[in-house]
Amino acid sequence: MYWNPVIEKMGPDEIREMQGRLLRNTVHYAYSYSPFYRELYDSAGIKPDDIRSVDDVTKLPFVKKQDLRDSYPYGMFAVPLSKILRIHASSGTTGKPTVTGYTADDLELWSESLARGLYSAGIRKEDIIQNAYGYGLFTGGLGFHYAGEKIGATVIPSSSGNTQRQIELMKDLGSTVICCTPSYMIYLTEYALKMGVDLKEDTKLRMGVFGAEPWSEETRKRIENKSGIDAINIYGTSEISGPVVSECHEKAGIHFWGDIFLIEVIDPKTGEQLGEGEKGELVVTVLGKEGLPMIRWRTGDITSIIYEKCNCGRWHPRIDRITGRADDMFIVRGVNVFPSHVEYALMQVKEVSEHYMIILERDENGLDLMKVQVEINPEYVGKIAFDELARKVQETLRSYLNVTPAVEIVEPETLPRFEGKAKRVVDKRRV
Ligand code: ADP
Ligand code: K
Ligand code: ZN
Repeated sequence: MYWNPVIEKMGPDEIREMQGRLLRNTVHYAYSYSPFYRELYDSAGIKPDDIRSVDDVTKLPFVKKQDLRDSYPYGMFAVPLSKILRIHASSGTTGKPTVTGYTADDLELWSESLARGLYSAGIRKEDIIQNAYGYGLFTGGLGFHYAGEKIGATVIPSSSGNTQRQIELMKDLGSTVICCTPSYMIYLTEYALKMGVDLKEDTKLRMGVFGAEPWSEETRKRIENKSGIDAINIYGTSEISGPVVSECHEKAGIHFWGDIFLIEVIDPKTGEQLGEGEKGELVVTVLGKEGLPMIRWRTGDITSIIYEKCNCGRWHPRIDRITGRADDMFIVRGVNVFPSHVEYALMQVKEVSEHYMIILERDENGLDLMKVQVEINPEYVGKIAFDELARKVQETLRSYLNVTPAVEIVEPETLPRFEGKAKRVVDKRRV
């Protein structure tokens, strides 16, 4: 049941007390070894001794993506490169990729955290994990690889792409777990059907571990129904190691292990810490990261915290599903729209598929024009007229978004497919 029973069975007070101690050590360490943090805290007038408990975390300034960009590539490292064993980089979704470095202990911390998460989701050494996250600079591939091996599972490093081969491997080698982005899983399932492979009947697949991009609860249901698996949500950013925390088998939020992380949610505008259940930007402190300390890291991701005991019995804090990045949001005629809300609304209409694109343009009067293209669900081809379906989709979107986008229904398999993180928003207003 537990990978690390001593830690996993801790109560809420015990967790907070431990976090206070670890936070103090983490701040002392960063102040002593990282010129970046020393300068940051000196100019904010903070001494490491000011930090005595978890509550004192709010005294500390935030660290932002720009800080990493300004110190590119190694300026924020707290150890000489001789102690760094590995380098990774972010995917660069929002700009120039940022570089991260890991000491031996950092690699251990990362795989311990993820192994614990995957174990809590139900993955065991008997499992055969097909790891279709990209191997390379991106943290997904190697992150899952080492965590899977740590559990003792059999890892197939299939990496991303070559979909036909993925499906053959899955059948031939008896993969029980697939790891990839949710958008790639949707594509994989569809591709398998075309090859005459029903994932439910013809493979041993029982679980999927999906993350690296936002996906909705509705998408989870669709994936689970189509491929007959349990779909687990997993989270991480390269700055906090990579994919590093996941849901347990309850699938009710992602647990952040208290001995490794201290999490907060803040108002992205004011920086004020928000309470349990309030939606804002996730801020993560990694307790005891050596190579590249991360203290009050602003992830840019929007979610809320759950401190209640989980049905799995663990008290380690959870985050709710991430609805998007603060900077993902786009504005159409003054209305804020998150791509994840568009997805959520689309998934309410059974006649459309999971494949959609959002196109933002300006009309001849310079006004914003939002267009949603979505494929008709193959099962409904010939059963409903495109213009009728377009009206239905438009009505649904309008009720969820407070904007009325133009809707174009297109034939199955005409919109782009994605092997890694999906890029579904095309903003032509900026060019
Ligand atoms: P980049 O910021 O360049 O994409 P990363 O490759 O480190 O860098 O990706 C981290 C980001 O991926 C997170 O900040 C978040 O926006 C997104 N992400 C990762 N996992 C999830 C998830 N389960 N749900 C929603 N978004 C996720
Ligand atoms: K094994
Ligand atoms: Zn749980």
